[in-house]
Amino acid sequence: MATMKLLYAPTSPFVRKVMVCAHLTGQADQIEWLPSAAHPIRRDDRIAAHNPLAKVPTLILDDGQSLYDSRVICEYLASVAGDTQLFPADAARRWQALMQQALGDGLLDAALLARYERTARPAERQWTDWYDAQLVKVEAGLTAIEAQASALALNPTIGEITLGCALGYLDFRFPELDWPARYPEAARWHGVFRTLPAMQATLPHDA
Ligand SMILES: N[C@@H](CCC(=O)N[C@@H](CS)C(=O)NCC(=O)O)C(=O)O
Repeated sequence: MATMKLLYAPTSPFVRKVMVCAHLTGQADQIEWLPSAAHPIRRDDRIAAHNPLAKVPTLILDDGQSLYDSRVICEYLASVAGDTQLFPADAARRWQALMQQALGDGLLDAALLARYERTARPAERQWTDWYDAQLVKVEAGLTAIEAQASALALNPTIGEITLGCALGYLDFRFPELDWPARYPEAARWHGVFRTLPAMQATLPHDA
C-alpha cells in the first residue's frame, strides 16, 4: 500500500536518484507516482502546493508533510528503511559518498541549465557563451569522475547512485557529447552499473 506520494517526471535525473534509492531500500511499491510538469518558466501549481521551488522530486508523506530536494528525500528513504549502505556512518566513506553526490548533482545542474538554454529560452535570446560555459562544467565533472572511476563500487552509496544517474542523463539528453569515448574508466564502470536492476527499472524516458 502506498504511504508516500512522489511528484515526479520520468525524464528527471534527480527523480531517478530517488527512484533508485526507493528500489534499493524496498520501498518502490510504497510510493504513488504523481505526474507533474516541472519547468523553469511555467510553474506547475501541483508541485508548488508542496514545494515553493516548484521542482521535482518532491515527496509528500502520509501526514501531508513534504520533503525536497533529492538529497533530502534519498536520505529520508534510507533512514526510514534503516539502511546503512546508501549513507555510510563511517566518516571517511560518508564524506566520500556525499562529495560524489555533490559532484553528480553539480554536473546535472550544469547540464540542465544548458538544456534549458536551448529548450526553454526563445531562440533569439539564446547565449552561446552561457551554453558553452555549462558544458565546460560538465566536461570538468566528467574529468573528476574519470579520475575516481576505478574506485567506484557496484554496491552503491548515494555517491555512486548520483554519478550513475548523471552519466545516464548525459546518454539520454546529450548523446552528441559521446562522453564514453573520452572517459574510458568512467564508461567501463557505468557500463556495468547501468545493468543493476534498480538502474534498469528507472531508465529515463520521454512521457
Ligand atoms: N537540487 C534539486 C534539483 C531538482 C531539479 O532541478 N529538478 C528539475 C527537473 S530535473 C526541475 O524541477 N526543474 C524545474 C525548474 O527548474 O524550475 C534536487 O536535487 O532535487
